[in-house]
Amino acid sequence: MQVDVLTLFPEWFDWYRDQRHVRNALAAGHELRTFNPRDHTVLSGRQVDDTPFGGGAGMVLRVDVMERALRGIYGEDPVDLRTHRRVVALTPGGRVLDDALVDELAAEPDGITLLCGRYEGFDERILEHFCTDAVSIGQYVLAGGELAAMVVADVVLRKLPGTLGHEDSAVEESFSAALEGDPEYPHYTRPAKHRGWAVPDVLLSGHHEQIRRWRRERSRERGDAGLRLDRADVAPPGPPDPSGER
Ligand code: 6GU
Repeated sequence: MQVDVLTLFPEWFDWYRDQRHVRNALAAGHELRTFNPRDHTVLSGRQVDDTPFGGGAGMVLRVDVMERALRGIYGEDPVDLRTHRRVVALTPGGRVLDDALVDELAAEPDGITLLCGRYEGFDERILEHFCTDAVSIGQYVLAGGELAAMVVADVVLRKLPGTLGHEDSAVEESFSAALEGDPEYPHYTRPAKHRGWAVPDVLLSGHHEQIRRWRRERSRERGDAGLRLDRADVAPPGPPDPSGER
């Protein structure tokens, strides 16, 4: 799998690329490449954006610059590229990322291309003519698409064989088909008791079928009710302490 990112800030990905699970993915033959549209613009001052027609705040990424960048990288008209490759624009108005979309992207035979928006975003013609998907990572606005692209790269790469230490880790995890879309069951490790807080007996019983059933039930409960930590004995969030020390 090849994950390509078009970003005005490729250096943001240097740190990410150096993380162990990413290095594992790269060692297993996957790729994470970054490209800067500024390297492809022919406008003076390496310009990539412009003021919006109709007026308003901010700057908009230019369709001609994105076309030149995609042509330069893939050697074909981006209108044709998108017929055989997922080209994903990261934008807050897009389809909200979930495990099903991640599975779709991870199943792409060749790879995916992620376009990071900045400023006010993309000229609409980029989305309309060059992209197969517009994706958001949630209902809030980031300063740019880079962190969203990193999220997409991360969730896709960790699904691929060779990325995680334990090959089963991505199969029976939160929101997976194996858990029928439910969040994961609670985990425990040593010590079996800490401050009187005991690990559920069933997990120490060695009865694999009972453990499996217990986990499936806990998982389903969390799917129904959500994992809520808002207990009465925990202080609710209040106004900030004026002392600045909480
Ligand atoms: Cl993909 N981009 C930006 N700028 N903000 C976002 C987002 C994307 N997803 C959620 N917020």
